[in-house]
This record gives sequence, structure tokens and C-alpha cells, in this order.
Amino acid sequence: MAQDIGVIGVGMIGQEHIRRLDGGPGGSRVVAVADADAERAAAVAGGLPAAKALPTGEELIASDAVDAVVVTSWGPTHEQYVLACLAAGRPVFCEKPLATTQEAARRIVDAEVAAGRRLVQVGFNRRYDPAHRALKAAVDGGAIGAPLLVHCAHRNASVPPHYTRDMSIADTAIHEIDELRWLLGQEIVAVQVLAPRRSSRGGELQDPLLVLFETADGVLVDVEVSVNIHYGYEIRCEVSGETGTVQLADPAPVHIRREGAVAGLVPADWRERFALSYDIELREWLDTLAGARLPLGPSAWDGYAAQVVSDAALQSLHSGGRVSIELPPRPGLYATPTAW
Ligand code: ISE
Repeated sequence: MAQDIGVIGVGMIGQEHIRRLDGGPGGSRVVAVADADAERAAAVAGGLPAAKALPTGEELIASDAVDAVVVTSWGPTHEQYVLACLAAGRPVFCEKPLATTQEAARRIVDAEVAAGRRLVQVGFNRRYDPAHRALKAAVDGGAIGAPLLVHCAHRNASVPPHYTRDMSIADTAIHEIDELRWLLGQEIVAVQVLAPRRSSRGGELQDPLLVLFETADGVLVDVEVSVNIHYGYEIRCEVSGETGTVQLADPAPVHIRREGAVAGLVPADWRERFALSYDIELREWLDTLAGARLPLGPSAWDGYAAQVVSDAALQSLHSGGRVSIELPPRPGLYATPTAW
């Protein structure tokens, strides 16, 4: 069944998703857009064959023309739009983070549980990246025995001017938080954020950060978060197990050896590095909407659990101490595994 999609928030990631959703393989179309910047909404709608610009996200959600909603607006507005989708019974794909506090994320979980059916998917795209899927398959298949340690790096060449210190956790490391829960199939029980000497390139930001996580089974994880690394965009992950290690390979398609040096291309940014993951993520979401695939991807519960860890990491960033984390019981609606 073709899907008519409404998109709230048509900035960079919104436009990335629109490109994939409009005229997609299953006949999906973008039929409505809304944005805090009405001129931008009109310009984006003008470039699409079937889309109208609507004045507000709420009107878009209420529109009979829309089968499902994509929320790619500014993080603090996610809660209001996702709650409105739940109230209207509309399936919704919400970019990460699901909300900006655990209390807001919990209100979404509670509303979905009260509605009694899964309508929310969160945009944790690493779960759809072929390299990350291969990493997980190796760990799950026992290729390295029980995982003991994980070493990750999350490096951005630069970040936009509106990027604040807390976003290194709430907007950037939140990907590793979800990735680790998914990869290891366990919850994170403690976090500590350490701040080394600051990069002179980071302005007011505390950049880089070293984030240490402990999981329920005692796996220790270190994550370097650098957001002004200059040379390009890089995501690393290596799992060290009882009998071996497994790591993400260099994403460069080729390595050139010349004049005494080896060179391989480094992606410029996350759009380039994760292009395929966004393709797969949205295709699978459309398949789920069409009833052709079960279960849904990362749930509101996954968004909430990641937010609890993110809030604890922010607390540690501000206090410097180790923060313990305890999640409340997972509601029955989320008992069926999403991806683990
Ligand atoms: C950005 O919002 C993303 O989601 C990217 O995947 C991430 O690598 C980057 O750090 C974020 O700012």
C-alpha cells in the first residue's frame, strides 16, 4: 500500500528524509510539510509534486491527507508532536532524541501504553547501518566469545553554531547509548564523563569528552566524543571479547598506496557516512507501515531508555562523578523485542 507522509521540520535532516520518502520504491509520497519557518516550508513543498505547506505541525497531524508523520523538527518540539500523533492514532517516525528529558520521553511512553498499540519509531539509524549490523551479527554469533570491553569514537569534523556543550551528549553520544544497548542486548547501569584538555578549535564547547559506560553484565565501554576534529567524520567501534575482537572496518571503498603513503577517503559528515543506513531505516519503516514487516524498529521505550542514560551522562558532565542508572520495569507493550 502506498503511504502518504507528512514531515514536520524541513531543515537538513528533514530534507534528507524527504528525498528518500518522496517517490520511494513502494510509491510513498510526501503530501504535507510544516516548519517553524513558513518560507522554508513553502520552498520545500514547492519542490515536491504532491506536497502542501501547512501552517503548523498540529494541522499536519490532523490532516486527513496524511497516513503517517515524520518529526524532524528541533528536539524540544518532539514531545508535543509525538503526543499529538498518538492522540490522533497516527504512526510517527521521530528523529533522535525522542525528547530532551527523560520525563518528556516517559510521557510519550505512557501515552503509547495507554493507547495500547505501537505507533512510535525513533530514528536511531546505527541499527540500520550494514557495518553495525555485521558487528552485531559477529557478537551475537559468538565469534569473539563473551564481550568484555568496547572502544568507540564518535568524531565530527565540525558542528553548527547553535551546537551547545550538552549536545555532545544529548545529540551526539546518544547514538552510542542506543547502539550499545542494541549491540550488547543489555542495559547501561552507570556512566561517567571525563573532560580532558580542551581542543582550541572547540570555542566554548568542552571538546573532546571521554564517556565511560558500565553495562548490567559488567562490560566496560569508552567513547571518545570529538566534535571539531577537522579531518572528517569518523565512527569507530571495537568489541573485545573472551576469544577475539571485532571492529567496524574503515568505510573507505579503496586505499591508494603512492609515494610512500597510504590514503583512503574519510567521509565529510554523517550524511555521507550513514547514507545507506537512512535508506534502509526509512524503507523498513515504510514496509512496517504497509504491514509487510514486523516488528517496528527502535521504540518509544528505546527512546526513553536512551534519554535516561543521556540525562545521567549530563549529570556526570556537570558534576564530574560516576552516576548510577536504574530503569523502571519495561511495560508489556514493549515486551516483544524490537531488534533485540
Ligand atoms: C547529528 O545530529 C547526528 O545525528 C549524527 O549522526 C551525529 O554523528 C552528529 O554528532 C549529530 O550532531
